[in-house]
Amino acid sequence: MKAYIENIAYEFNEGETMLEFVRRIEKNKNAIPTMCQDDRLENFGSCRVCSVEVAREKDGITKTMASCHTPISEGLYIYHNTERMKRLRKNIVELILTDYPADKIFPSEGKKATPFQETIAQIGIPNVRYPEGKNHLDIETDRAHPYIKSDLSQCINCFRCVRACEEIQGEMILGMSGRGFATNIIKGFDTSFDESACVSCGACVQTCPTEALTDKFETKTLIADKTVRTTCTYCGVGCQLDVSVIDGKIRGIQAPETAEVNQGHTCLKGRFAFQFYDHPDRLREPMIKKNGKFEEVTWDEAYDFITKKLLEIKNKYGADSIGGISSSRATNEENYLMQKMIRVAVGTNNIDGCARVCHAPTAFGMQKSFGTGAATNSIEDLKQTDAIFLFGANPLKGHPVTGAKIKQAFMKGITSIVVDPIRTTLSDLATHFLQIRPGTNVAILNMMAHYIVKENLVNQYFIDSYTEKYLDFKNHVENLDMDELETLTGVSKDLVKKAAIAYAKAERAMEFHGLGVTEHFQGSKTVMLLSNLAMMTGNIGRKGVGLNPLRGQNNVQGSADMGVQPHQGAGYMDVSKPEIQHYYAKKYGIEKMPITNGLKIPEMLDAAIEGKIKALYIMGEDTIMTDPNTNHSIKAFQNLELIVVQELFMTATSEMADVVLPASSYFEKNGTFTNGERRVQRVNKVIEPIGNTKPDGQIIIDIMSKLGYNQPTGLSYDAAKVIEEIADVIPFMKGLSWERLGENGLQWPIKEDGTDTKMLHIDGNFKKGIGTFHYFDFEESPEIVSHGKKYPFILTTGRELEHYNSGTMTRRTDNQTLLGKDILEVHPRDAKAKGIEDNEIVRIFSDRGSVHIPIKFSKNVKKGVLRTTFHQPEVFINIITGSVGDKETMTPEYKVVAVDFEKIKN
Ligand SMILES: Nc1nc2c(c(=O)[nH]1)N[C@H]1C(S)=C(S)[C@@H](COP(=O)(O)OP(=O)(O)OC[C@H]3O[C@@H](n4cnc5c(=O)[nH]c(N)nc54)[C@H](O)[C@@H]3O)O[C@H]1N2
Ligand SMILES: Nc1nc2c(c(=O)[nH]1)N[C@H]1C(S)=C(S)[C@@H](COP(=O)(O)OP(=O)(O)OC[C@H]3O[C@@H](n4cnc5c(=O)[nH]c(N)nc54)[C@H](O)[C@@H]3O)O[C@H]1N2
Ligand code: SF4
Ligand code: FES
Ligand SMILES: [Mo]
Repeated sequence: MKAYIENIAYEFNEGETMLEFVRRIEKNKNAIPTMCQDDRLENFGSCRVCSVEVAREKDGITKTMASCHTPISEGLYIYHNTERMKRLRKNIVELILTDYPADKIFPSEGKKATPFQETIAQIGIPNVRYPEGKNHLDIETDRAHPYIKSDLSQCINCFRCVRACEEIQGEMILGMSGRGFATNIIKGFDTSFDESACVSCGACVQTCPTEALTDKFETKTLIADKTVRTTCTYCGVGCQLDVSVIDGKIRGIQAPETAEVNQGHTCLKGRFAFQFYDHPDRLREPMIKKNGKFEEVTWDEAYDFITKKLLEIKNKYGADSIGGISSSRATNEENYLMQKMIRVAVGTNNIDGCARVCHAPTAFGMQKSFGTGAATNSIEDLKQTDAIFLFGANPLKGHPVTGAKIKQAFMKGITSIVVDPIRTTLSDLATHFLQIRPGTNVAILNMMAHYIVKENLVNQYFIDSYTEKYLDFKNHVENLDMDELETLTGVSKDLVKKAAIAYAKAERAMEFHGLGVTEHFQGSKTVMLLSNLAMMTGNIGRKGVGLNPLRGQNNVQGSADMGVQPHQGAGYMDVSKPEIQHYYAKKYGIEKMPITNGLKIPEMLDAAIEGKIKALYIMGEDTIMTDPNTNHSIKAFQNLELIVVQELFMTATSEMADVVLPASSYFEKNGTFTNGERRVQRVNKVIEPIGNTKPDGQIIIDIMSKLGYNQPTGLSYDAAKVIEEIADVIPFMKGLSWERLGENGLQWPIKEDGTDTKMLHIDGNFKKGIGTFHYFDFEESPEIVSHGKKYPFILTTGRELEHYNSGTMTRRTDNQTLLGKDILEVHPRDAKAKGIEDNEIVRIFSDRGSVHIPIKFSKNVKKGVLRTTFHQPEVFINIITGSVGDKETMTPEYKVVAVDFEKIKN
């Protein structure tokens, strides 16, 4: 397959456009000027700036074609730099400039050229012969939104923003209205960004080639001292960010188009919510509480105080009276060091992390079924799948960049099944929506399996070749009473049957699940039943299938990989086995490792109340705010002799500490985060540590050293060196190194030669040899059994797009302007029955306590169900959540809380 540029022949690729062909051959992105084209968008071909002359034979008759949307084909001759084309481009730009402010043709003083200004410069400034249209100049600028602003006088009608909104984010907020000079961009029903349903992702701002759409930081035209690529600190999608720095300050963030994870896209948290980093509230100095008040101290004083007290407690009560809680917000290297400090320098396995309150059931359940607790496939598989089964996850809020991809697929009409007690944007778009009663996942999955068996839609070959114990499971589900389960779940059995058939009939089906699965009494069991569905239909080990937990925090996958678990060390090895203890002891250069499994977070808190745990060392978790049953947590904390909190902010947890250590944020350090698809990606230091803060890694090394263990990679923290140690200790990270990670990271297992892994369990080769079926009956949560009568409403708690967990970071950005409150969604009839009006503040209470919260009438919840979130300390919803947890892993059941609510009495 050959085509010509000028008169030289080159190979072209199948499906390549002329523009792509010329760019590739000439190794120059600007080989042909463009305007309406953006690599991330469907080619549109409207501006014709990219026009080229094309001939069938050498020196034959030429036609003018838009290179950006015309495919190259055999034997064509392309002439892209002819005088005719140069004139044509100049004429096009001249026409555009008649309706464009004359003072915006060149970059303003101290600003970088916009892409349009670059195009003008490339083409040559035309002599504008026609009077200015000026129509655009009358359009008011929109400054109402905290991040995004528009000045439509600079709009050149390229439609890039409209297309980005639709094609990248899957929203249809932006549109074009009017004709000729009156053509202009509208937002929603011609409102401002602020009033529209815009999700503030900023895709339009990034693609707009002029300053018609900009962000408040004017990132597009900043002349930065440097731009550093790093990985987002918020969710498990793991978006790559390009952070611009001027004078040591962060001035704006864009999304690199070369990023494999996010392809030039982000959500509003990654792109805009960075101002927390130098907020006046940032902790800047170590502090010790003296007579109930925090006083600033030197690092040495803080270290001495902590280590002296830790050793005292260890000598008096034993190492097992000390516990550590690590941070999924911190890097792999820091989590690795943290678990090492607790195990090696303190001498106990009492180390746990946020996976406990999050996806621990996923890890447990998938290990039981397949042998590995991580996502089986990659997000890019969404391009190859035929069906999406979204179970208890709302990625439009929790994992927005992946959510946008899933939404695109839904909108294109792919088979899509949503199981959720709450109606969401995605459930509205889904082909099948099962709106279940919260907590009845096991029942609904049993129903689905029942129908798949009954309709004979199982993949018997896969079952026979690669799995065990299928018959027991089959017998179990075959004999279940569908009418009974229909009543329990509240979903018609016909609907379940249709969904089951749709899933099983798809050639390739991907399952995605979230906390709607794990934060339940039967969380681990639900995960195993989801595994069963995949196995019985052969949806494992191929492209476009699998079980894909939408892991929560930026580095929750990584913190578990690094050994932040009381029963498994770095690399998931069982710490209760003597040979494993021996392995770690040798690697860490010590005599012996602790021998008994450690305590999980809820067990640590209970043990504190019983007086068995005396000290907690907490790195980057707001336990008081985010663990359930706050009064219980407070009681536990009050019983401790030492609480150390390593934080960015004075959180509810920091307030209770004896010592607060100011940690550097992810902008201020090197390291790696592992996203939800097992991809280890670099976190690159963007700025120097704020104030007197130190990276967690340095703090832990210092404390270990004072406790008598010198980190072999050196007393000065160097992430790259710690990675070498990690690669040596964790077998599936053997080939990991800082250099090898490159720009887009590596997905583990990483072989010694550096090859990584996009997919696990290929062709039924399960990690544990054979896939195992398990079977379970639905069991009502003890929360409902014990308290359901007295508190007849079921409260479920989840997330909002704008805020992140405890909100310590997002509340200190303009995201708080976008969404300033937690609200309770209530079915209007439930509220009215109590004489409560929309927007009223109510008292909501459970067996644990009560809080005040504003309500919003919503038909997204069924009668009897309430929904809220947990981001704002003004509400502090965990005061009322309970202590019931997943039977196997103790993950709290944040999603089923027996409550009642009432009008506030005056
Ligand atoms: N914007 C934002 N993004 C975040 C976070 C954040 O706080 N804010 N947090 C991050 C973290 S730590 C995590 S773990 C992830 C979580 O991301 P998700 O797993 O998506 O989290 P949730 O919104 O808590 O719950 C998911 C869904 O489960 C549904 N659900 C509740 N009960 C049930 C049930 O009984 N059965 C079923 N099938 N579904 C149920 C809820 O209605 C909700 O739609 O998000 C991460 N990303
Ligand atoms: N009601 C209810 N409660 C829930 C949930 C729910 O759905 N409903 N979800 C649960 C889930 S899934 C999770 S994961 C937890 C999350 O609970 P947390 O882990 O407590 O939540 P985050 O807000 O992510 O808090 C982490 C803290 O880390 C700090 N931090 C950030 N970066 C760094 C760093 O580099 N170093 C250090 N030392 N600190 C840092 C932040 O300032 C923040 O205070 O909440 C749980 N709580
Ligand atoms: S989707 Fe997740 S990783 Fe990406 S920018 Fe948003 S919060 Fe960050
Ligand atoms: S860039 Fe090709 S038509 Fe606009
Ligand atoms: Mo989480």
